[in-house]
Amino acid sequence: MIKIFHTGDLHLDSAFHRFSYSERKAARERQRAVFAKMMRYVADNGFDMVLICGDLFDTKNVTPETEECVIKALSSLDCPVVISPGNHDPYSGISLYSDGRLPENVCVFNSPEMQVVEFDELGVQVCGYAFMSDSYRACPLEGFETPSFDGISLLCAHTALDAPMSLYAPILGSDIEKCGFTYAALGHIHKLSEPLTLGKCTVAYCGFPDSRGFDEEGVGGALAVTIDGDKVSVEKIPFGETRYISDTLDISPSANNTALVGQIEEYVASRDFGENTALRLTLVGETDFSFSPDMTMVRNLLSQKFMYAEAEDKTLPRIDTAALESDYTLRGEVYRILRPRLESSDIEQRRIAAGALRTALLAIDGREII
Ligand SMILES: [Mn+2]
Repeated sequence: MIKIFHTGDLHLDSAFHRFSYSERKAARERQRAVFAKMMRYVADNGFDMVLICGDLFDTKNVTPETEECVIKALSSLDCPVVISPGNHDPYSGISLYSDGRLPENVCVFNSPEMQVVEFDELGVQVCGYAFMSDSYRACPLEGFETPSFDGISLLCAHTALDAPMSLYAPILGSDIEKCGFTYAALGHIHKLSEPLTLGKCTVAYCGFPDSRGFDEEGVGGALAVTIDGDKVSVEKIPFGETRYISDTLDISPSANNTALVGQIEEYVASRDFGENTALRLTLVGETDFSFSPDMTMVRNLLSQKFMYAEAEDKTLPRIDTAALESDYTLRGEVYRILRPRLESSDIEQRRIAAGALRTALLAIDGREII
């Protein structure tokens, strides 16, 4: 039986554009901490091998802190580590991959052609290739035949699976099936997904290790893969430190900004948001004509409570349609003109029409337009 730790897409040294300078530094520090934590877990839990399936680094300009962290974490392992460079960290662009500073237990694929590394003591051979630039327009497995080997054959690859037009080393599931791998460790698609079975091969993307944006919801992690004869089991181990959460809050109960502050305070307190949480909050519901949420205040309030926060107002003004229907003054007339759009199936159309009606009614009443 062998135990493999499958990770990738760490994107160390990500730009984190939406953050301020100090937040960026903290976010990169967190990424390094997640990587170091993973490697400690590998050392403490008797893994036989680590596979890193591309995009270990986000950029070719790797910082000295990150290089040091990676060298230190990988040097602390007794087991072999195989790295398959991806589109963000192509072999030719990352000096650490070729300048001899990585410890001896680390093997980095260095050719776009398929390569095979044998680990006789484990009875494992690992097949893979390297991105040499930020794209790879062919299927690396085309024409490749897995060398016959008395043991387990693995694939360690950065690839867009079953996307033949992709610029990112498009491999077809049928190619994987033909090659006779027991397990295909893949990187590139960050979304968390369940492993697939293609013929006799179990195929899995490791997913993102730590969330970097609102398109990576949930807790990131890595995969612990156990291979016992023909039996392959894959377990997700959570390592993520950062959560990006998109949520909505119905603020209909709040009649003014003071009440809204109270409602938001209560909402935050009632949810178990972790320390490093980024929140994208959309305010929804119906509000009185006299009340318009003060979004600057809402954003300031949220930014004090979260690592990062965005807020958007998608509320609709509360409209007494029955009263306006039978109103034959200018008020009712404005309503009737806007009615088709107020009843549109498109929520954005409804919002615009409701905003226009609100402004018109406040103007007709001679009230302040807020
Ligand atoms: Mn990636």
